[in-house]
Amino acid sequence: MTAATESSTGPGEQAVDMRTSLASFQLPNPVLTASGCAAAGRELGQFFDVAELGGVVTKSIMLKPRSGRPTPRMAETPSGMLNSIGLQGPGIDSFIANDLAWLKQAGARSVVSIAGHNTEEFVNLAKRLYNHPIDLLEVNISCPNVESRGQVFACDPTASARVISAVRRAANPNVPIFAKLSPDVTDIGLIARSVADAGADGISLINTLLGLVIDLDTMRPALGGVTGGLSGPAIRPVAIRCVWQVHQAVPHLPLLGMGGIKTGADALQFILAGASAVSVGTAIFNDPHAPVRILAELQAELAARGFASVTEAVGFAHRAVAEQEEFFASRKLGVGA
Ligand code: RRO
Repeated sequence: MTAATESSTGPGEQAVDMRTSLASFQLPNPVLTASGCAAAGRELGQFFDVAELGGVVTKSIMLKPRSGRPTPRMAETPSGMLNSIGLQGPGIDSFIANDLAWLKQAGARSVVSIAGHNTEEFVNLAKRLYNHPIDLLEVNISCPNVESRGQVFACDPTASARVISAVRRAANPNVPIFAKLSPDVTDIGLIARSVADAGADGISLINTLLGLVIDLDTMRPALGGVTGGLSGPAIRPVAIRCVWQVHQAVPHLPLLGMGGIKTGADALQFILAGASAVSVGTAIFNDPHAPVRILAELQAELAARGFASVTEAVGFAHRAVAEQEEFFASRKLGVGA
């Protein structure tokens, strides 16, 4: 049995149906990698079969090859890390020929993250991918490691909407597009409504938070790029708060939640807050098996609480206590089960 189908239930517990969906993308289970933390999945393939995951989310790709920001590009932080990679990558042509081809032969579901300096670049990327076998397009409008904050489209509702509506028009209509949002805004619900109105089929959240570490030996910023994106367990409560607020703002849109997920219990918090699936990122650097372990743990956490399927748990924390009690009472009586 694969991790996607095996039952990790205890005595007296029901098996849990782990299937979920992100708009028209049907997944066998709700655990994916997070963009930037597993390249295009090939390295993880040394540790486990990447087809066991709900999907592999690839490192944001740009039109041209790009060497990224100056080194050092990573710094440790309490319960997290700061990165300043700066969109290093091979460019879309090499990505399609090598990375996408590898994911396809591996039988993995592929979520391709794209990034551009302007709307036109995003559109060209969507067009280049039009005829290729991808399951979802994640539109990264929130990379913190760019030359100017004006390029963080996700900090402005109008700029976000402009990119998303243009990508929605250019991309293959059979492929859902998700806008990836930044937590570094005053009202994330406002940005979510803006991208929803512009045609996003769903939302990925959150990208990293902008941070800075000073190296006390040099008494200079620790990262070559000065600022960087903060990830890891330190940001998890911020991420869950954002998922909660965006679920309230656009309850009709599916959410892919991420930010500091280290265990199945962490993943369950995101699902209860409103995420239909989750991405595991920074945890992979410490434990490459983290996504498959978290999937098994999540299944056990759901079973222990009496859920028959992961979809029943999506947004469950938003329900009133009486409604939650009624759900489980009817389950015991076999009503609606
Ligand atoms: O490449 C990066 O430096 C980077 C990206 Br594209 C992103 O979206 N988030 C991040 O923390 N780093």
